Formats: sequence, C-alpha cells, structure tokens
Amino acid sequence: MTRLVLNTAGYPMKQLNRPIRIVLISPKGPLYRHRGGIFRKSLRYMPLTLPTLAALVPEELEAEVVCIDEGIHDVDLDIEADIIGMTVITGTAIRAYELAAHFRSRGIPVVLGGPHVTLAPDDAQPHADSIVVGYAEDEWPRLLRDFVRGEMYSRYTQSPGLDLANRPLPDRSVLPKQRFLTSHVFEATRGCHHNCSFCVVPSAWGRKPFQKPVEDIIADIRSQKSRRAIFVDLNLISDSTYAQKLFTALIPLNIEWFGLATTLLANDLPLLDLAARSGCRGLLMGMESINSKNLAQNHKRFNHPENYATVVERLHERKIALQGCFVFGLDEDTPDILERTAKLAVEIKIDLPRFAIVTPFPGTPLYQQLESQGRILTRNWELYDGQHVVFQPSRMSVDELQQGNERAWKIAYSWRSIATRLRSTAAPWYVAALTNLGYRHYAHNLDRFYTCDTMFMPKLFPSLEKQAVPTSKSLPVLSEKLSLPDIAPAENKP
Ligand code: B12
Ligand code: SF4
Repeated sequence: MTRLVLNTAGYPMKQLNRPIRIVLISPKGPLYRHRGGIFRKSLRYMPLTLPTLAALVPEELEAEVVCIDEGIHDVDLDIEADIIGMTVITGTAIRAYELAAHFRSRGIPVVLGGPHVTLAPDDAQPHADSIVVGYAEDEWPRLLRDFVRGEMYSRYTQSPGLDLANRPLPDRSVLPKQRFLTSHVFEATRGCHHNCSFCVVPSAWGRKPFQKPVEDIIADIRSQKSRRAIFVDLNLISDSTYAQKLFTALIPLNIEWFGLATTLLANDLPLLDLAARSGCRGLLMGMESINSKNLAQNHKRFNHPENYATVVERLHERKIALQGCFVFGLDEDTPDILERTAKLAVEIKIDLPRFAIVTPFPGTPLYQQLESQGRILTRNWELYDGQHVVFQPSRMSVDELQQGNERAWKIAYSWRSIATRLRSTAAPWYVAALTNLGYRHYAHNLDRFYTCDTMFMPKLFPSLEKQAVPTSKSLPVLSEKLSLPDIAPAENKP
C-alpha cells in the first residue's frame, strides 16, 4: 500500500539553503563483520547499481551525491545525509535493515530498492520510509522530486512503459575505480524471456527483456576507453536479433569481452561466430544440472546435459572460455549426483566449473513451491547466498547436500582435474592457471570463506594482505542479537 510519508526532518527540502545530500549505500553480506576487516582493493568488478542511481539523480536538484560500497569501505554511521538510498539483494537484506534502522533513528529518511525489495516488497517495507519496486529509471527521479517537495510516498513501483533509451550513462566516478579490479563494466539488456523456476529475473522483472540502444553501449565503452569489457546482463542473448546487432557493433572496437549467456548460444553457430568475432573471450553459462528431470521440473528444458560437451567444444573452437555453473539440491538430486557432476565438468573440460547449493530466493516459483510444502528451513536472508542449505532437500539430508557441495569443489579443483583442464583451456594459460589456483584454494577452504570477494587472493598475493584495514566502527551483529545461527561455510562466487 502506498501512502504519503510526512517527514519530520524539515521538508520541503527546497527551504534549505544548500544542496540536498543524497547518500547511496550498497551494504555488504555478513562476512566482513565476522572477519573484522575489509581489504583496500576489492577483488571484484565495479557493480553498476550505484553509478546508475547516481546518474539518475535529476540535475535540477543540484544534489550532492555520495556513494558507499560497503564491500570496499566502511559506512560512517555518523554520516551527514538528507536522504539515504540502499540497494538490497537477499543476502544483504539483514545488513540493509540494520543500517536503515540506525539511520532512521537519526531522523534520516531511508529508501530501499533493488532485487530483494522487488522480489519481496512487504519484507522490506517496514524497514524503510519508502521503497522502490522494480527498475528505478523513472521512479527514483520521481521519488527524489517528491522528496524535495515534501511529498514522498512510501512505495514507488516501476512504470509499465519503462524504456531504457535516452538514459544517462552510469556515472562510474562516484566509486573509487582503483579499489576495484576493473570498472569497465557495462549493461546492454535487462531481464530474460525464459522462466527458470529458481531464477529471480522473471519473478522480479517479468519476461520482457529491456534493451539499451546499441549506440548508447558503444558510446559508453568508447567513453571508458575500454580494451576489455564485462557485461553484467544475465542473458545477453535473450533476444538474438538484438544480440546480433550488439555483437556486430562491437567488432570495430576491437575489444575483448566477457558476459553471461545460455547454452542455446552453442546451437546458434552464426551468432556464436559473431560473438567470437566481436571479441567474446569468456562466458558464464548456467548448466545447472546433469539430470534432465531437474531441468524439466524447473522450466529449463532447453539445457541438454548430453550436449554439454559439445557446448564446451564449440566455445573452445572459437577461443571462448567457459565458466559453467551447476546447482545442487533440486528435487531429483540424490547424493551421488554431486560427485558425478564434478567429474563430468572435469571430463568435458569446462574451464572454470562452479557449484552452488540451490537457493530459493523469496518471490520465485521455487520459493513458493518449497514454502507450500513446508520445506523452507530458515528465513535468515543472510544464508540465502548459494552456499547454505536453507530448505529441506527431497532426496538427501541437509548435511549430505552441504558436504557434497564441498566435495564437488574439491574434486573439480584437484591437481589432476586442473591439469586436465589446463591442457585444453581456451583462456591464456597464465590466466587459466591463476584462476584455477585461486579456485583450488577456495575449494579447500570453503568452511572459512563466506564472502563474495576473492578472499583467497590475499594469501596468493601477500601484498594485498598488508592492505587489510580494521573495521573502524560497526553496528552490533544482528544475527547475534536475534540468536541466529552463525554463518557456516562458503559462498560460491569468488
Ligand atoms: C555485481 C553483482 C554482484 C556484486 C555486488 C552485489 C550488490 N550488492 O549489489 C557481488 C559480486 C558482491 C554479488 C554477489 C552475489 N550476487 Co550478485 N549480482 C551482481 C550483478 C551481476 C550486477 C549488478 C548490477 O550492476 N546491475 C545493474 C544495475 C543497474 O541493476 P540493479 O542493481 O538491478 O539496479 C536497478 C534496480 O534494481 C534499482 N535499484 C537497485 N538498487 C536500488 C536502490 C535504490 C535506493 C533504488 C531507488 C533503486 C534501486 O534501480 C537500478 C536501476 O533500475 C547482478 C545481476 C544484474 N545484472 O543486475 C547480480 C545479482 C544482483 N546477484 C545475485 C546473487 C544471487 C548474488 C549471489 C548470491 C551469488 C552467489 N551465489 O555468489 C552473491 C550474494 C552474496 C551475498 N552475500 O548475499 C542476484 C540477486 C538475487 C537476490 N534475490 O538477491 C542477481 C540479481 C543475479 C541473479 N542471479 O539473478 N553480486
Ligand atoms: S535462462 Fe538464466 S537468466 Fe533466464 S530465466 Fe533462466 S536462469 Fe534466469
């Protein structure tokens, strides 16, 4: 329900004799509070969420915008702000709510948005003065204008006619580039027309893919002077006509790029050839399961396990490396499937196999199914990270699933498996060797690492460890206050 929020903090803001100060925060998952420090350089690429939101702030507000990614910076709890916006994914929801409570107790209005808020708006609503459900290209500027007038509503929902054309380019200057591995991160499309039942995309944003004009993306890449680009699109080839146009436009840039696509790309040889010609050097694909029944039950019939080897071959023939992702715990999975999957991944020479425990994100059909069957074991969102079993599996115990996932990682990253892969990898050998070593370390320390950063990297590169800085000030750990179980093993996304 949407209602007008009458603010006590001196609205309308126009009466202030200074620009309004907007603080945007990307809260981090639980780990950094448990490990007592963060690293100066994050070993991941710059997400586009805060740069996009910052660019959408209407110019006429002449606002001062401060962005904080808690993955690389502590949040100053005394920070001055007229309004705070936070992006929330399920795994960071508890931290976001904790920070929101703190800032609201200081009288600062808090707005929450992002995938979790879109999937489970009623979960987020009590923790915020206002929430934005869906993509925010139209709603975030509208909210800010309302706020300045003293008329902010408690909920804004993505307008039905959303169009990504003529939008400002993400403003990457709002985050410190040097603290990320790369800021050459781009987004061409959003959404996916498939409807895999465990995936948040169709549930959160519907099945109509949104597309940016290809010229805008090319202009963005050129403006960044990028030689390498990472696309965060969850399925770059959802609309193959658009993909064709994009890949063709990338050719003259002579760059290397990495992104996500479905296994269907390997069936469309002209498009695959075009991807290779346009500079594609690595793809992440959700192979999900080697059991066809699992795939059928979860509406991913277009994946054919018997063809996975061909997918790898076709990519390798075109010098494209594959990060192949599998999930464990779908209803047809029996304990033996975990080991069999890992062995198959090695045998067919997936460059970087990755395994995760299936996570029923709230708002997805999978969550609804498990909830209706009384199989959801915890709603502690901190554990919804792909590394914890949060539901009762159907054909194995929680422990078998948890342990089996760890065993799969160890099999896939044994010395012998690494050697097999290195002999046929499509990536440059030193990149393949380094990433495999990194993943091997991770695989053998799953019970110690539970962050999205590549936590093992400081061990491999001691110079990074010296850069560790203590957390200056942090809120009490909510999970302790609520007597929630401490976080167990690792997460799958180094
Ligand atoms: C970069 C990234 C990360 C980064 C940063 C995540 C973060 N805190 O934002 C890292 C590497 C840390 C990460 C980790 C994980 N991620 Co991630 N990640 C992404 C990725 C690829 C790109 C994000 C991005 O830049 N998007 C582009 C921007 C423009 O889109 P956006 O973020 O959706 O923002 C728009 C709207 O949502 C809205 N909005 C968003 N925030 C806010 C805030 C306010 C105030 C407002 C008004 C609006 C608003 O406005 C924006 C413009 O429309 C997305 C996929 C994707 N393409 O979005 C997945 C995604 C966010 N990740 C996802 C997942 C599942 C994970 C992991 C669990 C994966 C794993 N097993 O390791 C972990 C979670 C770790 C944990 N502890 O919980 C899911 C989220 C699912 C969910 N229910 O939470 C996504 C959607 C991918 C997917 N599988 O569908 N991820
Ligand atoms: S193909 Fe990928 S992005 Fe599309 S719905 Fe399925 S899992 Fe989600």
